[in-house]
Amino acid sequence: MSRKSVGWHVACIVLGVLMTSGVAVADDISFTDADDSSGRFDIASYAASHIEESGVKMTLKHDVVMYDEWADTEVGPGNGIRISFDVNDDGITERTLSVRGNSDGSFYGVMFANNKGKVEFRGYARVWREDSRSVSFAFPRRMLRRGLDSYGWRVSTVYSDSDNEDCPGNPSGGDVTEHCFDYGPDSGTVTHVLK
Ligand SMILES: [Ca+2]
Ligand SMILES: [Ca+2]
Repeated sequence: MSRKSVGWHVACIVLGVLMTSGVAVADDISFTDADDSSGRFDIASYAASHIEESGVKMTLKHDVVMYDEWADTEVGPGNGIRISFDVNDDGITERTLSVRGNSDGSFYGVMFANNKGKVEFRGYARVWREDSRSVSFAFPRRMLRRGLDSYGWRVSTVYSDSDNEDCPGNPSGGDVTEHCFDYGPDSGTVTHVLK
């Protein structure tokens, strides 16, 4: 079965774990995604949590886990991991957060705002890896919107590797379907409630 482009199977399971530690409270929400892409950025699960630091300050955290192990060097041209955010419940993406690699092999995240078609730099996010299948992001809530109490989000990945016959990529241009894509959820968004 071809596994290129948009995935077919929707498999979202809400685990809903409440964690308490000291003054910080985090509501963890986690979803699973089907084994529905051929690349090494085939999303297996994606999660959100938040830590309230004071009355107004809040840190948002997102984790993405793939089915397969992947190397730090696989993030780069033609290969990406991105989170899209809908901050006003209109079904449209207003923010995107993408992983970028530093020359020393470390990562950072860059957030852009799409304001009625005008794309503006919004800020940097912390990005790190807990293990060889995952990547995590943390950033202040105000980077999405000050005082936000819930938002929709969706993870997307694009992967190509000249040794992978399903997703060889198109370094010289051509058909974008030679890349492998994955989405979690497969359509629409999931909601992270910040209460
Ligand atoms: Ca998947
Ligand atoms: Ca998927």
